Amino acid sequence: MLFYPPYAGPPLGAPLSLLGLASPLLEAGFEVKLVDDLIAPHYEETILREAQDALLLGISVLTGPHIGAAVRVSRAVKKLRPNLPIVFGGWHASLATPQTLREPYVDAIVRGQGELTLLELTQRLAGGQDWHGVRGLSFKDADGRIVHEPERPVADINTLPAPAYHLADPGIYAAVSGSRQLAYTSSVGCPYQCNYCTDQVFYKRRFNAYRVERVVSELADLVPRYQIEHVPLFDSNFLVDRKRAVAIAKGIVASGIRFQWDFQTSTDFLALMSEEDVHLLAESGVHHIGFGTESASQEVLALMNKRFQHVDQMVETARKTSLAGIHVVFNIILGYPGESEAQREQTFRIMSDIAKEYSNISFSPNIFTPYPGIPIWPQLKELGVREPQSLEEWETLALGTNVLPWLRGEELRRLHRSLEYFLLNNQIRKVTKKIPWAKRSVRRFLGAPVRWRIGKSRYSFPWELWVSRAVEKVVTRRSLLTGRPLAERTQEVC
Ligand code: B12
Ligand code: SF4
Repeated sequence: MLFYPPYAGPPLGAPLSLLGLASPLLEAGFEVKLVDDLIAPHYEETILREAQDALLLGISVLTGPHIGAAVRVSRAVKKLRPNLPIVFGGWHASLATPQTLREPYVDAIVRGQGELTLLELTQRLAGGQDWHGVRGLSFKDADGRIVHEPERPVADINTLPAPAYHLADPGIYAAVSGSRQLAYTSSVGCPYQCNYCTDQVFYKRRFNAYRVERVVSELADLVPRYQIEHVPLFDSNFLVDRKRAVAIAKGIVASGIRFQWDFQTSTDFLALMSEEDVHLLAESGVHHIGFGTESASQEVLALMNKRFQHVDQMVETARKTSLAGIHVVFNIILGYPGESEAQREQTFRIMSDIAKEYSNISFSPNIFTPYPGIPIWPQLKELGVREPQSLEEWETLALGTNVLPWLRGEELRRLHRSLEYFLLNNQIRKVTKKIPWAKRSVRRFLGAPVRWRIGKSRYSFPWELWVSRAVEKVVTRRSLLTGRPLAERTQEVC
């Protein structure tokens, strides 16, 4: 039995992690029961019922709200069937393994890519063998001692079976999320090493991608079979191999199958593409792209180990996607260690200038949130950031939770204020006929003073905020995966 706990975020269709893990198990003859909170609100009852005769309970755990239900369910299952092995996997469990395994209800952790490790573990369990020697596994042995087996090399994803899409009915997911979506991963891994990101820890900087033919033929099969309207790609950085990306787009066009798809990538790669190739992406159905732009200060980008990215590439990305009619979200990290207020204001100014020119750009600004295993932790500790000391302490660390000792008091208040202006500016520049007349007029009226304030970094007596609050709700965060709005109030961002 595999469980995907409730999370904070947009409904994205069936959890790909569990579908991927299920495939090799099914091929080996095991029965797999998936429990996803999104479509099974009474998940606890279901799990306790199914636990009666399960061989193993596997739980996927990301940092943040996922943890709460994972802990609750594990405790309840341990009470009912103390000998049922509970195995945690996924990013949080893999990046904070010793701390997670300390919990009495966790018997084992599958670190990193999970398909082959879980299969081997399940086979050992079914055969009554012990777990010593299963690569990629950390576990408690018969005497309760903790054993960390060596890492399992990341498998070429072309050698893994396709996720077991048939286990998840897209119709049921559509009822919850509002559209028939199918999450898909065409690659894992990113060659970069941004020092707030753990992709390098998980996938060792290797771009590990399906061949073009596999992507095209799987999508051409799955989309009509499940009447899919929308495919969010979960790749870390889809455009690492631009030739492959263009060939996939061509293949989709040639297949004649129509659907929308989105992906995330970095601006350096998109900026290098020709206008024709970006058009081709749009023609094949790409309607949104998420970018981790993070800052428009070259010094801050250097602090993030993001020297590969430059402001002119952001502008070029905005220009080419705008020409192609693709909607784009630029993510912004605020309060990164070493970022000065002047650099932050520079980011707001430059980003606002780009957005003024290209109306297809939206932003998703967040206070820097340090997740487990990110390479910059030693420096953060020196700066006084306290690392959560238990699995449950990590639960409260949702995106944007401000744990930064250097971002407090007056400076934090100023950040909130300038951020509100930045977001308001981003919203009021979108004056379309679809917006009611009164709102449109207010937006026109506020445009010039708001732009002036951002240009001069002057934010006292914020009358424009008071006026705008009276007439509209400002979108503060957007999903990088789909571009859709997330939290509704600025306070939820910071
Ligand atoms: C999609 C996604 C989400 C979706 C997933 C929903 C869905 N229906 O699928 C949602 C919206 C939940 C989400 C939320 C967040 N996410 Co997210 N997300 C991703 C993304 C883009 C893809 C994940 C994915 O499905 N990959 C494909 C599958 C096949 O891979 P996988 O999930 O890693 O699963 C494999 C292994 O991890 C392992 N495994 C996973 N679960 C289990 C369970 C068991 C039992 C076993 C044995 C193995 C195992 O085996 C799987 C197959 O190899 C990744 C980035 C990436 N490129 O992977 C970020 C990523 C996982 N997310 C990240 C972050 C930071 C978040 C948030 C904390 C941020 C936020 N916005 O608040 C939240 C946390 C939400 C919460 N706790 O409530 C970080 C990791 C953070 C962390 N330490 O957990 C990542 C790596 C992005 C990054 N580069 O920083 N996310
Ligand atoms: S480009 Fe994105 S995925 Fe790659 S290391 Fe940087 S933040 Fe992580």
